[in-house]
Amino acid sequence: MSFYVTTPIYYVNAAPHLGHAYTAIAADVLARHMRQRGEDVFFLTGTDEHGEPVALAAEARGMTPQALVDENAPRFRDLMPKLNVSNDFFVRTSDSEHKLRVQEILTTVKERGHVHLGVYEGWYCPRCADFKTESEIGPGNTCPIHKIDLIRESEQNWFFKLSDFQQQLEELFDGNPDFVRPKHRFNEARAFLAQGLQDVSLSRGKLTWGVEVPWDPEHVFYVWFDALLNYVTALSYARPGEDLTDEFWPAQVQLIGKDILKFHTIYWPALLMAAGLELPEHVVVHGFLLMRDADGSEHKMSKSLGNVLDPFQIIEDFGADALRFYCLREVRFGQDGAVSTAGFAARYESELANELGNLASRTTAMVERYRDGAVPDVAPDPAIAAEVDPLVGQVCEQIDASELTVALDTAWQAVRRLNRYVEEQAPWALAKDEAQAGQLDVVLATLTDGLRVIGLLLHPWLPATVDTLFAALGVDDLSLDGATMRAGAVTHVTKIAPLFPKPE
Ligand code: ME8
Repeated sequence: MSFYVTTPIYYVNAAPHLGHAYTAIAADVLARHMRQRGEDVFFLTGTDEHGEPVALAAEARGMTPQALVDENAPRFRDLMPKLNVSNDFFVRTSDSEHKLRVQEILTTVKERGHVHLGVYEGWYCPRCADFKTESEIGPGNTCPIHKIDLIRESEQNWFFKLSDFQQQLEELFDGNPDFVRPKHRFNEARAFLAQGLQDVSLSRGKLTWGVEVPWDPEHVFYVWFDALLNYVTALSYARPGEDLTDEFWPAQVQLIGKDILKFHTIYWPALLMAAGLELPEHVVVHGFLLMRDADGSEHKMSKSLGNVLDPFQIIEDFGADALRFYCLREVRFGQDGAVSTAGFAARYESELANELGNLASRTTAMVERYRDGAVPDVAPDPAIAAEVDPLVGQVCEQIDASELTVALDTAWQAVRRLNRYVEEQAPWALAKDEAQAGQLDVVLATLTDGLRVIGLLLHPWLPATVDTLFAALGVDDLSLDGATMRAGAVTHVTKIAPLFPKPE
């Protein structure tokens, strides 16, 4: 079966920060896990390069918008491999193929009768690139997100007849209680819908940085319509000479942060309906990572507020896997939560180094020392297998429910169980007693195969670590079909260097 997962495409008006990395990591966990289940996965991320935020940032730096996006887009693209993120393609909305497909699709929307000309007057936030509805306007006509004055704007625009889709969207929500996850975000979107939909601007007249409206070249498409369509357009040119649209559209999971809920749960399905395209199965909404300062205060991380944590630095000091693990373990996926340098260092040491790293070092060192690296060919301890074997099924169910933190916690139970097993069995004591050689064989076989299963379960969160671990175990099959304990899967181990060394 095919599995298509997407992230939002990021504005290139400034450098990437940990919030962007977070969504990419979460999508990567899903993509890697699904590949382990044998699914045909396509994973898309990219950059949103048109619109006023980019034009304003370019102007502030005295550059053309094209020069700015060409400078910044590679920073987002290059972040992905640094995060061990395995996206299959990186879409840029300035790609000529994207622009052509946007024009085709929106022409279809017009031909199907969902576009009209009108005058728009309203309160506009240039940072959000969004006209605000009454309930979204902060005190004194300010943007509640950016705390800047909104601008009163009036212009002749092409409009998308969003109101045409009121009833169809209500049917979508009422018939698919799982369309938006988690539940409280579903309810928020449903409540927005219940207020009644108004038509929205499809084009902007004043701006020149965008995709030209083919039937009215004085206008460019409002950036959100151009941007949302990336999820479909990219499939038509991601693989040269092939069109993957039929194979992968509709998407199974579209990941977003809570800030862009309205666009993805209301505008997006309406636009797809208007174009005669199928709807995604799930829009999965995560919360915000907040930065906890040394004084204990918490702040939203955002480019415009300037308090960003640099993921590049964390990767340099601790490795990408540690960042991936920390973000998804510390903050329950779907909720808001604070991250901090101190919290990161604590989990790195207590969980990654002392629990997982130590288990791997001790196990491989003992097999080397007591059995010259040869893993005893005996069945693992049935009591441990009975506890570890059910975990893979639980992890799959939790991932299917988009519970990325719960699934990681489940996988981590195996690490904790095996560490307790080492203490219970005290293999160093067994090794001193010839009569216990058989029991030592069982313990070593259990620990080694347990490590293999742990590697399979944890691969989506810790891909590079599991590569190192599997090299030491002499295995390379990542399929989750093998994620239950058995004799003979690992025959020989080599001693492993610390997986999570103390940073300089
Ligand atoms: O909104 N915590 O781009 P953007 C968690 N171009 N995630 C965060 C975050 C934080 N503190 N800050 C940002 C746009 N994100 C549009 C999207 S899609 C067709 C167009 C993540 O650069 C989160 O995924 O502002 C959020 O939705 C996204 O970055 C916003 O990125």
